[in-house]
Amino acid sequence: MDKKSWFGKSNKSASALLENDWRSIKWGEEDKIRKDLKEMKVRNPEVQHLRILVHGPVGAGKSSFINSIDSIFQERMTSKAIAQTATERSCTKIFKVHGIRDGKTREFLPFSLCDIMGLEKGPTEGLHPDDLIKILKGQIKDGHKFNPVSSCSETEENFVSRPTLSEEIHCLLSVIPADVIGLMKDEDFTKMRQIKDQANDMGIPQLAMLTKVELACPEVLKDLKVVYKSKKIKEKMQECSNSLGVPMNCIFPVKNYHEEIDLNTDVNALLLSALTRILDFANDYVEDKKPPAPANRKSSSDEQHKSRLYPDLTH
Ligand SMILES: Nc1nc2c(ncn2[C@@H]2O[C@H](COP(=O)(O)OP(=O)(O)O)[C@@H](O)[C@H]2O)c(=O)[nH]1
Ligand SMILES: [Mg+2]
Repeated sequence: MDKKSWFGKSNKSASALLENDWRSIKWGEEDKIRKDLKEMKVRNPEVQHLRILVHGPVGAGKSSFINSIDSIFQERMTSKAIAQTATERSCTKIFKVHGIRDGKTREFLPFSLCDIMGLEKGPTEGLHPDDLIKILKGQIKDGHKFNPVSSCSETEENFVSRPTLSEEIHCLLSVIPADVIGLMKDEDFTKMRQIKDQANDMGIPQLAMLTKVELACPEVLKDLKVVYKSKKIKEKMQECSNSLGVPMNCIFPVKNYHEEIDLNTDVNALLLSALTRILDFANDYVEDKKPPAPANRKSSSDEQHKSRLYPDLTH
């Protein structure tokens, strides 16, 4: 082998990658993680399904994420939420709560993923900001069709005046595409930060997901397993953290299914690892909402531990 070109190639690829993974992923343990999530118990008897609200700009990969998770649990490719082609505008104009079924037993798993239309520009397009707050509070019924100019009023059939904890959102997931994050405008992030701040005021945990990682780094395109070695992806995550105001440990890079017809074990592992963390946060949130009873009361050391880990999520 030509020594020079060998070194040249090696150095080039080495410079794009860190020597070690800076976060560990259980690449080979997909079946176990899937089983653990299927058997997960919601730690508050008032709540049957943890509700995750997936939001972000049009084309970020929200519907594809929901489809990817559904496909993993169905163990075949599905298309539950409508994913868009590159030329379409947002076609998701309703609030939709997607329950996820176990592919074998057909029973619903203890979590649902909620999709809404994208945050488009202009006053007559997209979602009214008040509607988002109502969604977080659980005041909008599944299937509600949004009116972009006026928020869902208390007199409407789809307005829930006294939502239960089960109907509220238990975790807000902001979705950002890694390939174009650098091209996103300040106003896009401002809109997203406003929703995040609203969730923060309500005590709802907020996480972020960086999609399309394989389009942002050629090394990751070749091998998804180097995602936590890729300097480029770490940079994009840092950018996401700064622009959205979400700490690095609350950001998850993923690749969604978008053109494949077969499932892939590495794609599944990365998505399942992110989902596990998302559901952990949501479960912590509903557990903290349990009515106070001596047996349920959290010890102060528990609280201190949590505030050290997630300083901006605890109040
Ligand atoms: N390469 C790649 N394409 C993706 C990924 N996620 C979504 N897409 C594509 O991006 C486009 C928009 O995705 P969609 O899920 O409809 O975005 P939404 O508007 O946020 O719901 C579609 O063409 C998807 O196939 C990903 O992780 N990698
Ligand atoms: Mg969509």
